[in-house]
Amino acid sequence: MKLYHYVHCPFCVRVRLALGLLEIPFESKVLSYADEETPKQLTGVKMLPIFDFGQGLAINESLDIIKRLDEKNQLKLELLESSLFSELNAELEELGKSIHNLAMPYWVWTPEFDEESRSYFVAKKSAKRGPFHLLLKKADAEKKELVPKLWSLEEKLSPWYGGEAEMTILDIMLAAHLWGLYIVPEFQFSSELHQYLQCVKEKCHFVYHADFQHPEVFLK
Ligand SMILES: N[C@@H](CCC(=O)N[C@@H](CS)C(=O)NCC(=O)O)C(=O)O
Repeated sequence: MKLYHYVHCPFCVRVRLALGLLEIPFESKVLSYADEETPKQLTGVKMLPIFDFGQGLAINESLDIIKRLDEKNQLKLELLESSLFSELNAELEELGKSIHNLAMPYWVWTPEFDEESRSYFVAKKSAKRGPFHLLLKKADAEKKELVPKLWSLEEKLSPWYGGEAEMTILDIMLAAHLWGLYIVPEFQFSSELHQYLQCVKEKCHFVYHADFQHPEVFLK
């Protein structure tokens, strides 16, 4: 079983968190953002994550992948049909914009990118969001907008999203998006949110840059 992913991608992080929580062993393949051919060959579209279950079954869409992986429903998947899910999805769409605007200029300097994939990413994203130097210039304003949204989000964590007693699929979705902010040097999580994320990390045995931890790979 093999996961094709981008390290920075929150939808890919969802699947990595779920795999970790469920303790499912898998082969990890970080694709270059400039590689259009591999995802298209596997599923017909350039979109990750893709999970290859073997025997010719490779699928995309993070939540569809997780639904197949979580055979014992440890993540309370029925919540995906609830109003909590719709609420969270709307919140993530809002938060996602700010998180991406803040994090993208830094993501491109992490080890998953080389020159080719960095140029590809910057060209694609700046066509939609404007040049990265302007994103950096607007970072303070972006943070001002984001922080109150994070406060109201925090109120919903008691202890898990929506008042759930155990970690659920909704926490996987939320934590995967928030994680991107750790890369932004001028941003600091409240201690509550930091602890929440660290708790998810621990339960999911999650190491963000696991694929690059060996120095011989890092220094390549
Ligand atoms: N709905 C999809 C969204 C996945 C998605 O948007 N992936 C982005 C990376 S964050 C992607 O592969 N983009 C390819 C591109 O823009 O070239 C899911 O939940 O898996």
